Amino acid sequence: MKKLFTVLSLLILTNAFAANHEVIIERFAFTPAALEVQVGDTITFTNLDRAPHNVIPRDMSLVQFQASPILRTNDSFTLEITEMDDILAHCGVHPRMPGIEILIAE
Ligand SMILES: [Cu+2]
Repeated sequence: MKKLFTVLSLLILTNAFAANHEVIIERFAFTPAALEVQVGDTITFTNLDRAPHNVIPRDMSLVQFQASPILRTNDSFTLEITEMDDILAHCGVHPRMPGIEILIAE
């Protein structure tokens, strides 16, 4: 029981420090192009272009996160960071667009 309480406390503490990071997709680029986050943080991607974009893992075989739906103008997608591995993500609609590097802080 004490152990369960400790785990719950840790979860609450983790959430208390969780941050949300904003990423803009504009002019066929992610801004910022790299950011450092912690497990438990969320990242909200917002598409400001008239063109549709999405956010997918660069290496789909890693299955680091569920691909976003297609984001139309002003659509947003929020990704929760649940794993310790750094993530390279990009737009699946325009694979030549520069991607975004998501570094997980220890
Ligand atoms: Cu795109």
